[in-house]
Amino acid sequence: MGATFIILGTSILALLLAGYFAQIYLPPPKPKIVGIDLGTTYSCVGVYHAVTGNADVLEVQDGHKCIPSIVAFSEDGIVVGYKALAQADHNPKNTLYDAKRFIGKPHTQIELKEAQKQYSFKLEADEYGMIRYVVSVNGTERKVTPEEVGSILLSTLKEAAERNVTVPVTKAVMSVPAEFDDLQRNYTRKAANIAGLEVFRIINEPTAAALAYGLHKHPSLQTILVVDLGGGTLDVSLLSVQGGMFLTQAMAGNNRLGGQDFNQRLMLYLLDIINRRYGRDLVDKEDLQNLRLHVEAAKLSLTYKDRAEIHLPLESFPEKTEFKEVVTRTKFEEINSDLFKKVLEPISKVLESVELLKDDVDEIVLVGGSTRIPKVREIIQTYFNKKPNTSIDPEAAVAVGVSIQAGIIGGMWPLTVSAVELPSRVRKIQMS
Ligand SMILES: *[C@@H]1O[C@H](CO)[C@@H](O)[C@H](O)[C@H]1NC(C)=O
Ligand SMILES: *[C@@H]1O[C@H](CO)[C@@H](O)[C@H](O)[C@H]1NC(C)=O
Ligand SMILES: *[C@@H]1O[C@H](CO)[C@@H](O)[C@H](O)[C@H]1NC(C)=O
Ligand SMILES: CC(=O)N[C@H]1CO[C@H](CO)[C@@H](O)[C@@H]1O
Repeated sequence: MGATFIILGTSILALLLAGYFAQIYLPPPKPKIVGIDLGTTYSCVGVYHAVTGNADVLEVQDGHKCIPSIVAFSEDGIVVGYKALAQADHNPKNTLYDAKRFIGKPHTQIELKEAQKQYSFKLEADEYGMIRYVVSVNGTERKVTPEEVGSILLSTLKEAAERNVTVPVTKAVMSVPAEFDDLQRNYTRKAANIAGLEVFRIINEPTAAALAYGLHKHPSLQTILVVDLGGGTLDVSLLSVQGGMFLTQAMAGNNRLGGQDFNQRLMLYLLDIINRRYGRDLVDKEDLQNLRLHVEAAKLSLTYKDRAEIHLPLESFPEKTEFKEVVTRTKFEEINSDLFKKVLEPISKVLESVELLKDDVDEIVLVGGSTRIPKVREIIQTYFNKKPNTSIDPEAAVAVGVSIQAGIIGGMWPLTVSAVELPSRVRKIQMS
C-alpha cells in the first residue's frame, strides 16, 4: 500500500513539474476545443486560454463578437449574421431566424399555423412534424431545415475561431436551454456535425453562466439562481452545485417577456406624443422603422445615462417634420413598471416549487442583454436583499462558461475535473 502511494505521489509530482516546465519553456498550447453558445438571437464562440486563465469570446464579424442568429438566402448567395440582418428588410421571405425555436421539435398543424403568424418566411412541417423553412431564390424553391440554419451559423463561428487560433477547429462544447429534451439536443448535435464539428459535450445554459463566475469551484453546497432575460423571453433556473456537480432543481419562465416588450412600450409612448403634437398618426412604414431603431438606441443609452434624446425627421409628415423628444430613465421605468415587476413572478415560482426561501439562495447570476437595465437589477437586488453577480457581460456569460467547460475537457486546465450535470427531470413552469 505504502509503496503504491509513494509511486502515485511521485508520478503526480512529475506530472506537475512537467506541466510547470512546459508552461515556462513551451509555447502556449493551442485550445483544442471551442465553446459555442448557439443562441436564439445571438451566437458566440469562445476559447479558453491556459496561460491567461481567461475564456475569450472571439470576434466573428467586422469587430463584432457575437453575431445575430440569422441566415439569409439571397441572389448573392447565403449570408450570415450582421450581413443577413442588413438585407432583411429587402428579403424578408428568405431571411431565416429563430431556428432554435424549431430545432428538433415536432409541431402539430395547429402549432405550425400559430408559429407561421409570427414570421414573414414560410414554414412547413414534414411527416414527423419537423419544421422546414421554404425559401425561394433565383426562381427556385428550396427547403431548409432548422439544423441546416444552425450549421451555417456554426460554420461561421468555426471559421472565426480558426482565424483566431490558426489551427483547424473540429471539436466543440455547446450550450442549450435547460429545458431542451433529448431530441432537441440531438438535432443541435446534428447541426454541429453538418458544420464539421464534433460535440464533446452539451451543457445547460444556466450551468454555463454559473461556470463563467467560477461557482463550480466553491467547496460547499451552493444554491444558485440564474435569471436570463433576453430579447423576448425570461428564463429562471435554480441550480444546486457541489464539487463541480450541477443539479437543476427548478425552472420557470415567461416566453413573452423581454427587451422587445420594453421597446414596444416606449414606441407606443412616443407615437402618442407624435399624435398629440402634430394631430396625426404616424403610419408610414419607413418612418416607423426609423423610430423603432431610435427607440432601441434610446433604451440602450438609458442603461448608463439619465436621459436620452430622440431626434429624427419624419419623412412622411409635411416638410419633413423634425421630431425631438427627451426620454428620461424615470419615464422609461414608469411606462415599463408592470413589465419589470413580472420578472419576479417566475423567480418566486421556482423558490416556491422547491420550498426554499429567498435567503437560501447563495448567488444570483444575471444573463441576457435585458438584465443590463438598472431597474431590472434593482428589483432583483431588492427582492433578495443581495447583490447579483454581474461582473461578466450578461450577453457573453454563457459563451464564457461554455468555453471554460471546453477548456477543462480539452485538458487546458490540469487537475481540474470538468463540471458534471446530474440528470434532472424537472419541468419548466410557464408564466404569462
Ligand atoms: C443565386 O444566383 C447567383 C448567381 O448565379 C449565385 O451567386 C447565388 O449563390 C444564388 N443564390 C443562392 C442562395 O443559391
Ligand atoms: C484572438 O482573440 C483574442 C480575444 O478576442 C484577441 O485578443 C486575439 O488578438 C485574437 N488573436 C488573433 C490571432 O486574432
Ligand atoms: C439521441 O441520440 C442518442 C445517441 O445517438 C440516442 O441514443 C438517443 O436515442 C437519441 N434520442 C432521441 C430522443 O432521439
Ligand atoms: C456580488 C457578487 O459579485 N457576488 C459574487 C459573484 O461570484 C463570485 C464567485 O466567483 C463571488 O465571490 C461573489 O461574491
